Amino acid sequence: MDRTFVMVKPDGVARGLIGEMVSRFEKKGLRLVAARLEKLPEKRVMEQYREHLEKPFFPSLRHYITSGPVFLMVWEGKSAVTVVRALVGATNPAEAAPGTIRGDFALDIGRNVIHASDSPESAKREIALHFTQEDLCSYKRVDEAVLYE
Ligand code: D4T
Repeated sequence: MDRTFVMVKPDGVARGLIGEMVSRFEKKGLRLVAARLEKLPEKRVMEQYREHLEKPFFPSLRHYITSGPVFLMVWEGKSAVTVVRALVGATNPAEAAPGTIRGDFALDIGRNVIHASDSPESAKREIALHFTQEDLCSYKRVDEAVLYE
């Protein structure tokens, strides 16, 4: 089982899209193992987006990410990182395929409603950044016996 980190961004929260996004991951068969609604402290924003600190879009990204609460989640399942990235769609919503979250609910790269880890290494780092080991719940979905071969 793989784990991935997912964050509904402030625009997604403010637009009432948390339930829609959670529902898509649940229906896919993934298991929610941690979740929290909070306004991200500046320090964690810098850590989350450390590879973008020098990019020209970083100041507006930082302002947007701290403009309201985000919904942080950890999802578990077979190939969770790849599966969630596919459900989320391309970074630029204008290029995201219909049927993906960004393809269905966003227009602007600076308001792309959701973040998901792009590799198992990023997932590990981002989960540890936002959650403690005790936050991660261990349980089984009742349909797992038919979801997996
Ligand atoms: P996140 O990290 O938000 O899931 O986005 P991606 O993983 O899909 O894309 P990314 O790391 O390249 O970009 C991080 C974040 O910055 C915003 N952004 C990005 C922006 O506002 N303008 C830009 O030109 C780019 C490239 C959107 C996502």
